[in-house]
Amino acid sequence: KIDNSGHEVRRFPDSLLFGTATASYQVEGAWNEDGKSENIWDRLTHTQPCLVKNCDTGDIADNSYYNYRRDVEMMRELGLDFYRFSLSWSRVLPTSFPDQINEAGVNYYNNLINEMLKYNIQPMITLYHWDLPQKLQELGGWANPHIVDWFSDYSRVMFELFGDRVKYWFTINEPREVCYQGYAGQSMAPAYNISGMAEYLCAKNLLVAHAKVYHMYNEEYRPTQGGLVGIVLSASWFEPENEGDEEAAEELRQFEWGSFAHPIFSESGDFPPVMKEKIAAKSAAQGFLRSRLPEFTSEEIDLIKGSSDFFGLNHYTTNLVYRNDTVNGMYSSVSYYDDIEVGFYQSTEWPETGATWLKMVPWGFYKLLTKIREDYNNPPVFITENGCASREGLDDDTRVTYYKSYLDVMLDAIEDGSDVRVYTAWSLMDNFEWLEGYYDRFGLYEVDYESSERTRTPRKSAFLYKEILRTRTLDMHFEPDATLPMTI
Ligand code: PNW
Repeated sequence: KIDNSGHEVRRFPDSLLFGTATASYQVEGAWNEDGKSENIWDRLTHTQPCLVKNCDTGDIADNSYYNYRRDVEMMRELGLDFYRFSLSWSRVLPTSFPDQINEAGVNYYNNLINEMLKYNIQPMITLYHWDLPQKLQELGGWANPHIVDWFSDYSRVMFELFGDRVKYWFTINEPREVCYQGYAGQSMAPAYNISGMAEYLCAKNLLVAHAKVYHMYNEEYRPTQGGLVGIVLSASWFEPENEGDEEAAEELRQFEWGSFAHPIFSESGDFPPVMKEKIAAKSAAQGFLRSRLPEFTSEEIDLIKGSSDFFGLNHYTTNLVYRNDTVNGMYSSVSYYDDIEVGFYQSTEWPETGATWLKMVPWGFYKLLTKIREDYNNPPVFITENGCASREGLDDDTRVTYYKSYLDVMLDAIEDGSDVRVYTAWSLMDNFEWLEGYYDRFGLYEVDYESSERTRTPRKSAFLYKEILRTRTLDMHFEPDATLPMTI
């Protein structure tokens, strides 16, 4: 399609929904107010403060617990169809269990939801975005199979409290980060370092917990509430470094996201065959009497298979992969990366953004969407996060280029037949970026952490996103202007 000025302008499908996302610990603050109890990120930032850049904490963050009206105002400025946010388990259930419901916490979420609905902005809720109640962590967290019941009970209360108005539910955000970073390394709470073991226990329990909640909603709540429920997986694209590295790249894909996608979206279910084979063989050679990857029962395989109404996808970047069977020595001999036997890195030729791990590689997004369509029988795809960091203040040209180029290839994939229904920009505003603290900035709106109001100001990318949502088209030549007044 050519517009008046002769530019190519591409139209998005009419039914595609656009929104932005945040997560409770990253924006809410009020960490110990109104009856909220401690979660694992409170514990990590308070007891190992300088694990986080500048020893930052989420104690106040964007103070969204008090600023929710301004947050909804920004959603209206952008013209969002929906807003994806997460619930803080320890804010609504301070004992972790349903014996006590914290009314103040429930009020906060009711206020936010009702304020959004007033302006026809759909709430999309993530039940778990990484802030486990500390008490449950002390009982082993996701490594304890009883978490299946704990998570089901918590989810049931949330469906009861908010399900009359909320029609989109995500069970768990990014199992890969929860398990492989939280239980097999130091980069996410609880920062256990029990690699080759704890992350696989976590993966199994998390998948069963997710599936139980899916079926609970499907059987008990969907008939009256009529919403959708699914999981959110993170997936980078993994490209072979050289022609001979396709097998290594595919193995890394199967470990990194296949481990959660295959059990749910493949026809056969269960962990990916290559993952089972590699870990079993390694375990035997290392002298274990059984595979370090726990097995599912056949009932569990059936329970998990098909347990998502859509493929929730968080995508940011791409890596090059090569075979490396000498990882022994680099990592302790029993470890996740030793099990996979690959190395990966980002090309120095790819454009940088404001985060060291995040280079701009739009063709990787296209290849990923293509593979999901081909491997899992073209499921409905909800892009639940996409975006980049920048260090450019309000003139975030890097982010403007990133969104344009990633949306452009998303349209290519849609034209090829990918069933993309939802697109979500990460993030509405700058927020607590986990171990990077407030250093890495992902927001369409800049947040001033020096001001007690945590003043939010639209960047160029906010004006771009607003224009895309207003016109439902992508014009690669549109140049947003951050000096204009932002209006609703
Ligand atoms: C997401 N990767 O994690 C999280 O869901 C957000 O909370 C976070 O703020 C955001 O990314 C930005 O970092 C990621 O594999 C998970 O490249 C995986 C990847 C990147 C980010």
